[in-house]
Order: sequence, then structure tokens, then C-alpha cells
Amino acid sequence: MEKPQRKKRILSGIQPTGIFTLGNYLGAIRNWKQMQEDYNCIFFIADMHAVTIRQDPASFKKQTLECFALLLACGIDPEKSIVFIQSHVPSHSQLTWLLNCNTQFGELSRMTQFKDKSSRHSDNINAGLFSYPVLMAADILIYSPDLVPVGNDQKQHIELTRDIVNRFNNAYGKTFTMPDAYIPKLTARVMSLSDPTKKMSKSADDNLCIDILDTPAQIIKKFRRAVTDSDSLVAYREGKDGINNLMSIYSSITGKSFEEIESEFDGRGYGDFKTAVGEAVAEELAPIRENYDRLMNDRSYLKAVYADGAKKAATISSRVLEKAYKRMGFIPPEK
Ligand code: AQP
Repeated sequence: MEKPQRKKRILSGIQPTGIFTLGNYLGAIRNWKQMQEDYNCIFFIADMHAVTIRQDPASFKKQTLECFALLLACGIDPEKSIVFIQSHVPSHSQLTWLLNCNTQFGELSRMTQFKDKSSRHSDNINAGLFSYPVLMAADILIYSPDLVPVGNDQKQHIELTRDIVNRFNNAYGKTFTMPDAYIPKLTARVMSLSDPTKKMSKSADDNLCIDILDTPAQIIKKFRRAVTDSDSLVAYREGKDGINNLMSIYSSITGKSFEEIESEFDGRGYGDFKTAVGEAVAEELAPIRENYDRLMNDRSYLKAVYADGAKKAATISSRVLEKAYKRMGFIPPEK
């Protein structure tokens, strides 16, 4: 009899830097929900990454719990996946130190996200912001995942992780499994409705950002105000960034192709189209808001879920961590 194939392990995280946006949902979380059927998934709230930018302690604490509840509200199922809060599993920061000592200053200096974030937060260019790709490498390596789903913007970090694996394994013997980036083909990159040349971001100061907890009326109003061009043709063309973004969102939610959308709105102008996109998004997000309200009213359930997730994550990650310490020559603590 043929041996059943082991499901591949996948790992991904999201920062609690604000209520998730439509971008986070269409670009990441909706795919994660789907992946739970075919993979062994590990998902976490990346709270340690979030503090590379100064956070107000009270709102950070509140937001972390809200984001955890949101992940579940979006369909991440603790019966199917391991879901936890990063800082509850100390192996992440412990492995980071070992990897920091095996990463070059020059490599980190070339990371485009560091350059980007340090220019946006020039008053707080801290060492954590510089070395956070190493924390990300530790997040990944500690679980030996087969695949790491990431956006295009994170490809450079996976490359760095692979370089660290080669260096560490060459120096100390095979310790880490080489991870592969997995960039889902159908992932939409959602751009800002007020400036369609920039991506929609939860921490950006953008009054047209779609939070996944916005009410249907708020969502439709924001879409109606979306920046487009002076034309009136609903068509996917170079230079029509605003309309292209709305078409991608609409296509991603309804499954319609660009050609189908073009003929649906032929001769109807931008107003109708914007309302239709807003309505489709509002309908998609409505159940998430209901789930979220229910979960936030059951704090003891949330606590039980993140405690259980952290326990499972600690069991897996401690094996790799112990191996890394041992390979580097540390004396193991007496048990
Ligand atoms: N606009 C977007 N379109 C598609 N995917 C997106 N993601 C983020 N924005 C978009 C995807 O969401 C996942 C989690 O992201 P993150 O929270 O770890 O950090 P981020 O990519 O920096 O997301 P934000 O919302 O822009 O956060 P802030 O404002 O804190 O920097 C990732 O898979 C990402 O690709």
C-alpha cells in the first residue's frame, strides 16, 4: 500500500501594527485560509516585529489581541492550524541571537525594506529595525517549513535566510532545512485608494484605507471617493493605476476576469463601477466583522487558543533551537 504523503508545512506571520486592511486580507489572509486544507499551517501575530517601530504600550497590547481575534474571524481555524503570538514562544528571539552572530552587517545594509522604513521613521532608526530580517530568518528556520508564502516585497528576506542557512550549515554541520519562498500566483496587490501608486498599508496615514472591520456604509463611501483618472472607460490599461487597482480588487473578490468586468461596465462610467466594487467588498467582509464581535466577547476562548498555539509552537521550535545551540558548542542546561 502506498504511504500517505506527509502534508507540507507552511509558515506565515502578520504584524499587529493596526487593524488588517483589505490588502492584508486579499494579499495574505484569504490565501492562508485556503491553504489550511492542503498544508500543515503555522500562523502567528508578529508582535516582536511590530516594535521595530515605536508603539504606544496600551494600544499595542489592545491591538495585538484584536489582530489575534481578527485572524480567527477571517477563518484561520485553530483546529486545523497552529496559531499563536510570536512573543509567547521565546525560541524566536533565542535563535535570533545565534543567527545575528552569523549574519553580516553588509548583508543587512542591502535590505530594501530597511532603507525604506528607516527613511520613513528617521527619528527612530534602531538596531531592531536593522536586524529584523534576522528575526524573520529565525521565525522561519525554527519551524523547518517546506514553504513560506510571502509577497514579492519579502523575497529579499527569504534570500537572506537561505544565505544564512548555507553559512550556518557549512560552519557547524547540517542544522537548518533550506526554506523556499512561495509566492501565490493569484495574490492581489492592493494599492491605496487615495494614491494608487502606493500599496495599501495598515500603518499608513490614509483616510481611504479599507479596514476589514469597516461597516458596509464606510466601505462604499471610501470606494466612491477612490482616486481614478479623468477618463470614464472601465478598462485595464497602463497608466490607469486607480481603475486598475479597483479592477484587481473586484476581480479578486468576484472571480471575474478583466474582460468580463470591462463588458459588465461598458458605457456605465466610473460611478457605477466604484459602487459595485464597494458593495462586493462590503459583502465579502461583513461575516468577518460578525465573527470578530463574537470572538472579542469571549476573551477566555481567545486566551485558551493562543495558549494552546504557543504550547504547540514551543514543542516544535525547541527541537531546532536545541540543535543549533549544540552545534555551536554551547553546554546544554541540566534538565
Ligand atoms: N496592500 C497589500 N496588498 C497585498 N498584500 C499585502 N500585504 C500587506 N499589504 C498588502 C501582505 O500582508 C501580509 C502581512 O503583512 P505584515 O503585517 O507583516 O507587514 P506589511 O507587509 O508591511 O503590511 P502593512 O499592512 O503594510 O503593514 P505596516 O503598515 O505595518 O508596514 C504580508 O504577506 C504582505 O505581503
